[in-house]
Amino acid sequence: MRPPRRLPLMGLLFFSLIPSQLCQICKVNATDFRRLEPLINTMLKANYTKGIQDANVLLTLRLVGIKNQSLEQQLSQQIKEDINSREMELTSGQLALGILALGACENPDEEFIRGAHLVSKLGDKFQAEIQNMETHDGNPLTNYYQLSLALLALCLFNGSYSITDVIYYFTPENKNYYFEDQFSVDTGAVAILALTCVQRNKTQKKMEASTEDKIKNYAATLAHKIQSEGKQGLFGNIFSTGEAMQALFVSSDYYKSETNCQETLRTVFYNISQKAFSLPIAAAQILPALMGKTYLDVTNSSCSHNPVKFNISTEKPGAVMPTTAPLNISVKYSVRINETSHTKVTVRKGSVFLDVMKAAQEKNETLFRFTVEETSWGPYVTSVQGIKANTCDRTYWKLLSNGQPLSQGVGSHVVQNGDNLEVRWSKY
Ligand code: CBY
Repeated sequence: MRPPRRLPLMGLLFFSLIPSQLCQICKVNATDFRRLEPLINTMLKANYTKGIQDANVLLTLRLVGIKNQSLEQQLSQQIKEDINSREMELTSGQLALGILALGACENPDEEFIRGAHLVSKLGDKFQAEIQNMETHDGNPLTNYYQLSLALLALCLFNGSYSITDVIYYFTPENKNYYFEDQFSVDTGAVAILALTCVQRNKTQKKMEASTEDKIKNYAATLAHKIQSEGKQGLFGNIFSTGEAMQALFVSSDYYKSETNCQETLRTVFYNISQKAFSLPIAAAQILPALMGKTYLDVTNSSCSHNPVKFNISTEKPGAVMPTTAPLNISVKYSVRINETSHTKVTVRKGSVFLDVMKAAQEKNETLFRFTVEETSWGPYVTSVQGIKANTCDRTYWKLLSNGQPLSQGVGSHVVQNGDNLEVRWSKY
């Protein structure tokens, strides 16, 4: 007698439905990996010279399982040298990212972390942040994005932190989650990852049930705030979406819905095709989520299994020759403190905000002189007219174009003819 044919088919259908219904992670299917190639190319082809500021890239290469031994070695070497020579100056977030990158996915750099006592040094930096808040009106030395990275690394690598401090300082009402009344999705996302790690560590920390509930509630409230900043599948903006996705994977049901997942992926793919992720750090911050990973997986034993195979073109992209002579464009530029100083400058088509600032400075050194500092996201404007941004009183130079705050820094934002550009002395 022939076995009934319908049963196995029904069974197959049933089992093929289950994973998608239970799945809370929203990741790219292998058939769509080619859409991620620009991200990987950006990371593999960049010139790395920034030491610990490139830690995010090493972290992602290891977490996602992109095998490139020479790059991995180069980055790991540069990060270790930077830590050795500048350990005292490193901020809490920089050291945290260094530890996450060096310690990711069981590799020989773990010995360096142990030998240099990096985790206990991070504990000191975390403590210094808290002390600064106590003496400076609740303002940390850096910011809550870095404090969250520090807590995350301390939690994952068995460092010490006080649960009482976590409960007190990480409450979702804390002002440090906000810049100028705007919830910082990047910050909230990393805080959720850190809080989730702390909560999962409950046995080791002998945590009371009421404390665990509080931490769960913090994470849920922050996840809710992230979702309120959602638009067309993005959270905050395109640059915060990767980390927001990681946070939603571990703290909400949002991606149980296949529709939500598809919406995010569609918008992200579109932005990849528009070259939004041309900075290695931008690529590094979005890729883990797209591969279904979170920073909590860094210490999983399965972390480095299943390295992914991508089709990477080995050619460097050839320089695009302009077909016509480069055109000049003209833009307005102003510096606003209490009063506004205006000027009009001419720059080459395709220039970035920084080129405009340089052109204005050449015209009038007194009004338009400025300084920048290199960061992993490119140059950050630290002073204009000699007036310096200061973390302790939450001041900074804000960038605007046509009255709207920019979502990119001075080194990346390309200006257009007729733009009205502004740097404004502001408080966050
Ligand atoms: N990293 C950090 O400490 C930075 C944390 C971060 C939340 C970061 C965004 C998020 C991330 N994913 O890395 C952050 N920015 C912070 C904390 C800040 C504040 C820095 C001061 C401090 N206390 O540490 C501050 C002043 C509020 C700030 N960012 C200002 C700006 C503007 C910089 C202008 C200038 N003076 O040069 C600017 C350009 C916004 C504006 N319109 O003025 C800005 N930030 C932007 C656009 C960004 C995004 C960069 C995106 C890009 N493609 O260039 C950002 C990713 C980031 C870097 N800031 Co802040 C946020 C986003 O748009 N999603 C840890 C360390 C170890 O590396």
